[in-house]
Amino acid sequence: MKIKDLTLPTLPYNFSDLEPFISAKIMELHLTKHQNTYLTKLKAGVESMPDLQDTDLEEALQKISSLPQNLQATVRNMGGGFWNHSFFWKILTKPNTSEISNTLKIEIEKNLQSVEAFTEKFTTMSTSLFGSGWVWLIKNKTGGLEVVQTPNQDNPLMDISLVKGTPILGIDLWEHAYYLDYLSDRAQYVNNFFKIINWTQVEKNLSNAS
Ligand code: MN3
Repeated sequence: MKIKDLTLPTLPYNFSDLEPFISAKIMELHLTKHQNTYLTKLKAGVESMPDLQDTDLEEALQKISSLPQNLQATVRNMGGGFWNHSFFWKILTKPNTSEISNTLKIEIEKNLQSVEAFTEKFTTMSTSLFGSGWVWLIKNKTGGLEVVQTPNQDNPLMDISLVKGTPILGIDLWEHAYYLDYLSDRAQYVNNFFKIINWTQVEKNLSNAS
């Protein structure tokens, strides 16, 4: 969607629907404060550049290095923040209502040995990420599935990202995503994240990336 037409998304569930694993309070703040700030700052930042306002956000994320110097940080941090959160809301769902499909299981086994090995890798990458950022399951350029980390609000779609590919699944590892519920226990947050993954959406992300 064009940057100028972006609006704060509507969650596909209620704030309280991810409890007890993510509280309504966190969901509300996360959407209405954090994501809203990324959106507001993104729009304000590109106000002086009509061409960029008319650019699709995903397209802009793919050409950050060719944007005017003074807008690169805005698109990277605010545009990335907005995109990442819109993606994140969709891959979550009510606890224990979604199961990994056979198609996805086979794909994961083909690339990452087993679902268990994938879960372990994703968890280790999440707990070992220094500072704020995201861990993703991506479809990489050669068509393989890979677990990768990105700092801050970067994501693997960005031309400036060290790891590139199409996000299939991702977890927000900023403290604002879990601190109210888990304090510094990031490992427990990551563990519970697996109970609220919307596998149908993950599979959709994979087939769209193919
Ligand atoms: Mn966040």
